[in-house]
Amino acid sequence: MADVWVAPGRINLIGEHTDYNDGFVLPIALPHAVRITAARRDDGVLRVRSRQALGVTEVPVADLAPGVVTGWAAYVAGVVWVLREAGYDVGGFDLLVDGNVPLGAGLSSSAALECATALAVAELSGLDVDRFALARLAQRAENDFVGMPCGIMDQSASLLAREGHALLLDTRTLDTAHIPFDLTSHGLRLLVVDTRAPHRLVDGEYAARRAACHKAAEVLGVPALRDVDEVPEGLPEDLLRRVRHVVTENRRVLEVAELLRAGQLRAIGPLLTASHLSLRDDYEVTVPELDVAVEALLDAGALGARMTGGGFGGCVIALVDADNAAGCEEAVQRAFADNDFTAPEFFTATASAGARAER
Ligand code: GAF
Repeated sequence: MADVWVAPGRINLIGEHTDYNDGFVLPIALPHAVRITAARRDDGVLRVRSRQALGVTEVPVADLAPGVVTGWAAYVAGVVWVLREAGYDVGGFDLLVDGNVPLGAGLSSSAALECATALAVAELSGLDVDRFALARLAQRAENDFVGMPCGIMDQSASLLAREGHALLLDTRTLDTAHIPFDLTSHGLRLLVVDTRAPHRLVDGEYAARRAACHKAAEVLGVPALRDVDEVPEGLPEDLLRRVRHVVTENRRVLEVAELLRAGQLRAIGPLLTASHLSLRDDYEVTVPELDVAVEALLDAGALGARMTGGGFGGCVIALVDADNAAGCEEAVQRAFADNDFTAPEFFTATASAGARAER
């Protein structure tokens, strides 16, 4: 039996703020991951530690309830809680968390933590629960135990992604397609810029966007904005802009997926940039660091660039010619220095494997 479970962070190629509108997303898993060493205990106590943080959380699983555990350990405890709420026979565990997903950078370190926990606990408890169900449960842990009203993209990316592939996910049906995503053979790279911009107002703003979308769907008489094909007329301007982002973003995801399937990788660049502009102007979830990075990358010859994740800080991705990656990095460094922003960090993203046990 394995005793280490690994779950990756993600970047989203395209399909932002579509997952809570029953729409489409296209993430890849990162090589950066959370690793959990786990063992069952027979006293019904959940004991959680991390190599990256001080302190120990110890709580009887029978006492778990929203609010009982706070901070990073809530993502772990929430998964144990949600499995028990769903009726699974889950007892105590010793869990030691380790990992290298940058924290607070919008690369889904929290979903990685949830998914590594979910796999470890499910396997050690002998539960018969597939990865789609685990993704839903991990999302519910974050929604109902942690209190963050996220969609299902990050948990799905962590649990379902495959090495060398992007994951096209229909968040309504959880239908998936694994689309080959090999930039190297095309002389390309996916450059990630961690802007290190502090997250501002994240939770409240995210919830506000989600609420606006639900209100718009109600006004338009559809179950979700996924069901809107054309940008409607007659909505108040603020709602109209949110709807326009979601409708056009869903289209862009499907176009990017088609181009990838056709091997036309360079051609996805303008769609990535269009996504950023829509997130900046219509969805209003960018901050100056994200916009400055995108502009510098495009000026330096990137084929396309956009913020990735929820926004309000975090990372930008850029599709670049491999031999222009260094030039793009320098351009962002210069632009950040000119604007007195914190120095950014860079890495190249490769489509990596989803969550797994290590034997
Ligand atoms: C965050 C959320 F967790 C995801 O569910 C998704 O909505 C994303 O923001 C925006 O696309 O990562």
